[in-house]
Amino acid sequence: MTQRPPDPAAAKRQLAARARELGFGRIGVAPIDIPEDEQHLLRWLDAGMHGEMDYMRRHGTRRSRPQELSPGTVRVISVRMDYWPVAARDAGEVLGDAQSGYISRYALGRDYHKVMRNALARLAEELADAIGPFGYRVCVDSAPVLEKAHARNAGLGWIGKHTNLIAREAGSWFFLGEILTDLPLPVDEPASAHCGTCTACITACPTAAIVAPYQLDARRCIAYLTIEHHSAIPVEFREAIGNRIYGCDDCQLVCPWNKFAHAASHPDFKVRHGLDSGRLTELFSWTQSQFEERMRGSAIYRIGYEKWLRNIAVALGNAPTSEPVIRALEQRRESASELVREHIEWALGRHKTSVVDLQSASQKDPGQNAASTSV
Ligand code: B12
Ligand code: SF4
Ligand code: SF4
Repeated sequence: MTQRPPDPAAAKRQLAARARELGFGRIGVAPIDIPEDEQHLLRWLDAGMHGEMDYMRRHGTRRSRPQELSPGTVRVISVRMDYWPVAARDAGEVLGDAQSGYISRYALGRDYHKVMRNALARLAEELADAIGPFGYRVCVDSAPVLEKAHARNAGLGWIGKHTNLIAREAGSWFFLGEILTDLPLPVDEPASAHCGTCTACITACPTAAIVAPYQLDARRCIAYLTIEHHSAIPVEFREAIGNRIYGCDDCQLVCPWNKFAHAASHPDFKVRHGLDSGRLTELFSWTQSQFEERMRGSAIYRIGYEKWLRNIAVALGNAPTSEPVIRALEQRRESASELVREHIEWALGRHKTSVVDLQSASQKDPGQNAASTSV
């Protein structure tokens, strides 16, 4: 039988103190009910906005009812961990350099799932050592849980119009994790919302994926298209993807609350393998074993080599026309899978158009473009 703590408030204080030492920026406790969020989730699924993320539909309301996922759950302990890689090459600079690949800030270091899971498991185990055994389940995007809704109710922040959780004192560059528990800990006040009349994220989104405030059509989102979408990237979005080869941060980069963001303190979130400034032609030349060796331990490993090449082929199609870009694409053409080859053909087609444009322009005015035509 589960032994109850003599003083839930004391158990919560102990959790909060230890959470800070383990690298969490903040911790809060929420009750389990989120009926409004469940309605939003069901509407979103009915509209098909989850795209190819079949697991979202499969889990259905299990995602909004933690007690069904882990019987006996009465509280959700939510935590956040900051990941902003302060030493990385400036995001705006990389986005403005079409020869480099932009990798989302959250994926420049090691995979956060393992880092956070280990720290959360330790937090729960230590509490059990102190107060006796209790029922719990640790989650970091590893189980069907509406993480942002619980975090908001635990006082960690509000869901912004771009649909990420934002904290007044920490912006939005953080991951979320939870401990679902049967401990009746005292709950926190939900956080209030502070987007006000701002719409910067909606305007900045390159693919108009934020179809209304608080509503994201994942099928249009570059994070989805480059990470979760397994088949061909729809042609209508390829140009707008620009040089984003894994994930997208634009809606968070423009958010005014991110001036309060904290730098990552965990050493695992430091940039690895120069991923903050990789040249597209160089990244595209990696062999499968180089990809696997370099990306092991990174969230990028999960998309696999084929999607990695698919994404870079799109970015190469958006890069300025040059001999090295065309050569990189042509060199892969024959050996590529059907999926990747189709993206390579699309990319080469774009460069052919620009070569023709440049040639016809220079025929009209031979002096013009002389310096920029390198093909
Ligand atoms: C599926 C998923 C995605 C999908 C869909 C995103 C989404 N908004 O749902 C895709 C692949 C696009 C994605 C992208 C990203 N993701 Co993601 N993702 C998830 C995942 C696994 C589930 C999210 C979910 O449940 N969606 C369901 C829909 C219905 O929820 P929602 O769109 O957020 O809608 C909520 C509200 O907006 C509101 N709502 C919905 N409709 C309406 C309508 C009205 C009128 C109103 C008022 C409210 C409202 O209710 C909903 C429920 O609370 C979570 C982990 C988890 N288990 O929670 C991580 C998670 C949300 N992702 C995360 C991250 C970091 C990202 C990226 C930043 C990664 C990147 N840089 O590329 C981007 C951000 C894109 C964006 N603008 O959201 C973090 C977010 C951390 C934070 N600070 O919030 C999470 C929590 C993972 C983690 N453990 O840290 N992600
Ligand atoms: S992650 Fe990029 S594509 Fe997705 S909503 Fe934000 S800005 Fe738009
Ligand atoms: S950019 Fe503006 S509207 Fe969008 S989430 Fe941030 S504060 Fe809210």
